[in-house]
Amino acid sequence: MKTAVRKLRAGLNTKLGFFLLTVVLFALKSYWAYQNKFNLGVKGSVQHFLLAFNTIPGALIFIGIALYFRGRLSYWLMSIINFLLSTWLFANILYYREFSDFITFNLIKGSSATSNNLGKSLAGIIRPSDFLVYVDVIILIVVLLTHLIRVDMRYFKVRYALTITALGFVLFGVNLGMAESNRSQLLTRTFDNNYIVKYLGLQAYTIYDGIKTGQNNAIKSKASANQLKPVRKFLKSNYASPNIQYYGTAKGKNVFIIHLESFQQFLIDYKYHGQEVTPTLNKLYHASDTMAFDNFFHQVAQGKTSDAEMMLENSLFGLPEGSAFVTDGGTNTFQAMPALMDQRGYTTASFHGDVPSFWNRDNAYKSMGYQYFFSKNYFPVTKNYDKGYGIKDKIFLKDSSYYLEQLPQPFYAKLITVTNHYPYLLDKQNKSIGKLHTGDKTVDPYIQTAHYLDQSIAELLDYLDKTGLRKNSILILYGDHYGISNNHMGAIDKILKTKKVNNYQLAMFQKVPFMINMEGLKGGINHTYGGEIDVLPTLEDLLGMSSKNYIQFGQDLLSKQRNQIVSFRDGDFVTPKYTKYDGDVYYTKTGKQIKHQTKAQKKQLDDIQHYVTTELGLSDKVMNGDLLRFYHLPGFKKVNKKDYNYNLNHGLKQLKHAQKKKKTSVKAENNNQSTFDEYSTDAPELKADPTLKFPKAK
Ligand code: GP9
Ligand code: MN
Repeated sequence: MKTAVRKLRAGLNTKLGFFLLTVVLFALKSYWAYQNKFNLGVKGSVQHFLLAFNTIPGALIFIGIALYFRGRLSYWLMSIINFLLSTWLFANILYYREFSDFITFNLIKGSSATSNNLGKSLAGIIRPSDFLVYVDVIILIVVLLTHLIRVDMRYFKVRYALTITALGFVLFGVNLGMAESNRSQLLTRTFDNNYIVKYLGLQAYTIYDGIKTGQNNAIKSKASANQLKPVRKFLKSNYASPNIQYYGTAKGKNVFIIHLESFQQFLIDYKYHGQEVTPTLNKLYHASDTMAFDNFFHQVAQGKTSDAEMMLENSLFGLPEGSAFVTDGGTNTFQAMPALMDQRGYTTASFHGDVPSFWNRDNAYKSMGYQYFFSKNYFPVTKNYDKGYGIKDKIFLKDSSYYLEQLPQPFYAKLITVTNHYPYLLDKQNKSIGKLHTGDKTVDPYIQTAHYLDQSIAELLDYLDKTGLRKNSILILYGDHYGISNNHMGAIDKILKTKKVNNYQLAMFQKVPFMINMEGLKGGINHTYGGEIDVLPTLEDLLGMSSKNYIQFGQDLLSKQRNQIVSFRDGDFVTPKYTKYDGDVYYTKTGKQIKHQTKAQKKQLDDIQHYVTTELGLSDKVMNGDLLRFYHLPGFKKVNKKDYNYNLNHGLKQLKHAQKKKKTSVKAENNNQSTFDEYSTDAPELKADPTLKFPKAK
């Protein structure tokens, strides 16, 4: 025993020994902080392993820098680097507590809104246990000063230092490989900063953020107002003027944007053993006061939900790679729908049962001018209330009504559902329909979660009817993108009853529902070809706000001047005549492939392709170059991100204040009686645990 202790001490008295001790303590402390100070959503053994493992490579590389220096200096450097890394961790802990996200370079630069109030509130949010991140630094300095561990003055060969650095990089490579196999496209799709920290650690996240920010800023600094000229020219020549029959018919109404997660058009009227999978949405689809579209396509790329949101709020495309919400959402200038509505006296709010950092919504929404973002932490925690990406739809929509009824009217409210999300997890008690039998296990429950989503919409509509909200609102419902991706060809074959699905059928499989419902609206099934990019101009015209001067790429779906060219994000397209998908060209009406194009056809196809490429390219220019900062939209007040704060306590206070100032909320109009109990749900979780504790403003 004694010899073991002696050996250990002798080991620690060498430079390598002290270095390894520093690394081990640093790794342990970081792991402790990841577990206790952040909500990284670690699930399963691989993720748990990676959370511990990812603390090591960074420590080896950074603290290892000290090994290149001699004598006492190298010991001091180890402590200083450790101190700096720990301070970065400390700062992130505080920031995370307030904003549920990590610090970014844009924030440090001060260009992002999130820096507001941080300094002021810092003192209020520190907890004594936060200082534990310095414990190892202090211990190591004390043992050195008291000579409990002696400084090894011997020369540490550069060769060895290089080996340590190389080891750090190799381990990082292993880390990255394992992370990618657990979560593919981790770095290209950039879902959530939480993911990067969970998989790769805080240091890797910081470097990654730095590189992305640098690349981004380089493009933006080269951009100029001149680049807007071709954009404006293109938009002017492709402007589709509104349909006077519909223009302004929804003026002054509340707007509901109901985001149907992963909901495809084929589900409409789809039957499972004679039973309708989505009876509520089917009924709505066929209702006489619903305008429904049966040739409406999603146009998202990797940014999926966030791309759909980008198109719906801005009529700008997402990017070919990654998510524009993440890369540009927090920093660009936008002239988005929430801001446009705000400036017309509307209250604007987005509701979502996931953490606010996902898809960088917590920052992107500020640029778009959302007054409120009711994310997961605004909702009461009940037993089994979430699944997959967030709160189950029935509970989410019911609990949303608690805030909805408090919003001064008119309002613009976006409700983002999430339960119908791959891999369609749902507990037994919520399943009330059988599953598909495609032989692809992850796809089979799709109709079960879609059925559940449909039921949740039924409950919401019932509430809107009961409270009278339905009468003075316009409802926009849309599926954001495919639920069954092209990685599941076998399952698609089973659903479409095809032998081997071809590219035409795959293109048509990208249809998602789009419906506009409003009392008195002249409805019907509209066959125009369109997509998500067109939603905003359609809504603007319905609300009577001309989009003529806006930098928006869509065309009003109700206009008679539409060109009906639907651009997919990868440059493929659908028009009433031709469909191009993955390089193959078909007649849209018949699905017959065109193998040999005539001269005339080639010309037509070239023209369409030219339009599609130009449209996507110009939208990318606007996004990458942040061109809207150069565009003065008459009558529009530029959004100042600093005016927005979605911190729970702040949001609750703001809501309280808003109701005092403007007494037009549903609750106020109901003699200040809550309508919450009028919202009936059969959510079994709420039956089992009916006490809902909504957070209170402090
Ligand atoms: C997460 C949810 C899902 O918050 O919106 O996003 P998706 O994976 O569909 O893009
Ligand atoms: Mn989605």
